[in-house]
Amino acid sequence: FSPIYLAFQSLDKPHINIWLLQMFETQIHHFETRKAKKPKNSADDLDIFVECEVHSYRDTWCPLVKYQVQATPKGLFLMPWFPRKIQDLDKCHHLITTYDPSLDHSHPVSLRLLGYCCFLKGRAEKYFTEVGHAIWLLLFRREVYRKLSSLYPTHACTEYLDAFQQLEKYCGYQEDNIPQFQDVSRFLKERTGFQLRPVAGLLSARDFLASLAFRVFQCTQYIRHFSSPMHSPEPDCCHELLGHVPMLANKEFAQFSQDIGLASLGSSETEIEKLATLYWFTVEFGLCKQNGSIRAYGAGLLSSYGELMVCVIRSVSFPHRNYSMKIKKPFSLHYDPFTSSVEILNTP
Ligand code: HBI
Ligand code: NLE
Ligand code: FE
Repeated sequence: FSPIYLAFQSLDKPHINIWLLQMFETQIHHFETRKAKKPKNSADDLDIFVECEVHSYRDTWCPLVKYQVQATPKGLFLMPWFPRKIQDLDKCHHLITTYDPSLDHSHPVSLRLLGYCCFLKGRAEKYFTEVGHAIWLLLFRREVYRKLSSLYPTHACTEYLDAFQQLEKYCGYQEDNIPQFQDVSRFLKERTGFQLRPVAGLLSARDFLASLAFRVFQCTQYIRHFSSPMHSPEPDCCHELLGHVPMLANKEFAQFSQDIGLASLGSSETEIEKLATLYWFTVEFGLCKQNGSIRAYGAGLLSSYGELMVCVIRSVSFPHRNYSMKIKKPFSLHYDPFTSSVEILNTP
């Protein structure tokens, strides 16, 4: 068993409680208290540092997740680290390698080198050449945008259609144009407070969902391979722009997305998996019934001509917002929209 390093945390009453030891059959190797550098509440706030060996855990133990100690009136509680403010999302960058597109020989790799890094603000080089632009335009315009937008009137839900119309009007969603992420992000911010953020590939479900808690949507920057415009197994910018963005411009849907995100913060691996499944069958592949016909609201359907054409033969109902509320955690959260941060409300 490898030692788990617990994070520093300021605590009012520095005692290790039996609860912690019961939850983990722990062997403590090192226990140290230090006077906190910046006392928060009182002059004698302490930082606690514990190094211990973990032998068992009630929930699935995930070695990639950092855990932290949280003080509650019942004692110390160990929970997965999660971002408290929007700036903390810089630390939510675990790319998953279970699906590596370069190893999937059944499918051509997306065009990463023709990436469209228009809003990385100096964090990546801009290698968008004229050739790159031409390929993008051809692909986006002819193969993706034109085909999909012909299906939307009959296959997309009304919320999508409303937003799509607005995007055409204000955001450069046109056949001969590549919408700019920065413009789209500004548009969303005005409508629902959502903003876009660039990401290099598939994130872990925990990190991806965490960003939704702050109304941040992580967007890939590359485009699908031109030999397979009708379907991509991984998210690409066509999927983000045509699948997710229009739905995120809807207030109710934006709230639903944020609710899933907030529910994921500090949740166990098992709960994260359930939330990711909920997300998958609603936000990604959801269908609903409107005026007697089945319409798509899932981004994975709305960005794939191949899927959208055939998906209406299946039917599911609109998402359960209440599910997120049922997750049991020993604390609750309050989201402050003015500062984009979450506050932990302790247990009774
Ligand atoms: N990462 N970049 C990125 N984009 C996604 O759409 C995405 C992800 N990670 C996980 C994920 N989607 C979902 O399938 C759920 O696991 C949340
Ligand atoms: N299959 C979708 C598409 O082709 O756009 C992408 C799904 C990403 C989860
Ligand atoms: Fe997606």
